[in-house]
Amino acid sequence: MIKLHHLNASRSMRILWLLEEIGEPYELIKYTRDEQTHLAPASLKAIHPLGKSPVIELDGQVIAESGAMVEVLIKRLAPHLAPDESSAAYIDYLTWIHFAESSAMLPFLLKIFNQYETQSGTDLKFLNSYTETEFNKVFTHINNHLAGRNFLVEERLTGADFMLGFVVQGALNNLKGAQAFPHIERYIQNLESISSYQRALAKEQN
Ligand SMILES: N[C@@H](CCC(=O)N[C@@H](CS)C(=O)NCC(=O)O)C(=O)O
Repeated sequence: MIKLHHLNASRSMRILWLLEEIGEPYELIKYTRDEQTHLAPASLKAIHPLGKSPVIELDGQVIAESGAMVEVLIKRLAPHLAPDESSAAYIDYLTWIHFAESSAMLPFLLKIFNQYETQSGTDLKFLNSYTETEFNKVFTHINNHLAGRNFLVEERLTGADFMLGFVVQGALNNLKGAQAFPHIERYIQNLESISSYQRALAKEQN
């Protein structure tokens, strides 16, 4: 059976939601962040040397990196959650999957960390204007893509939504000013209304 090593308030939500959508049996093993450092407990290092989450065990193999998990789980268990591999949409699908953890994640995290620092009185000079420029560039791109769309690719739920949904939802919930992206806001509301997402949220919270 698939095992998901799940850290609260983390990218592991992508995989918890995907497993709920797939509907195959899986075991959920929960870990809680340290309140002070916000890091994962050391016990996660026994599963994978980085000690980060998500991690899954699939057919005896340990997999880290949420993007790899999304791709392999969909390929093996839920091919309907990806476009046909010979289509142009498949390239868009892969692009958004990788965009989520690279182009979108960096400005999101920088903005979160900058927000913590400025709240505690640090005067950020270069970093603040760099972050604002990058964040607005990337999130405007996402917002423009989502105008008139409910999903990233083929106007249906695909692996790309599990990957990017986590980033844009984190930004809207945690960052000042991120609400200036109305199409992203509507997109998130739509994702949050999906029953598999709601089941995953209930499991994360219990
Ligand atoms: N690129 C990895 C990132 C994994 C990652 O950084 N996970 C964070 C949670 S979102 C984590 O485990 N942080 C706790 C720690 O590093 O101790 C992925 O997409 O799975």
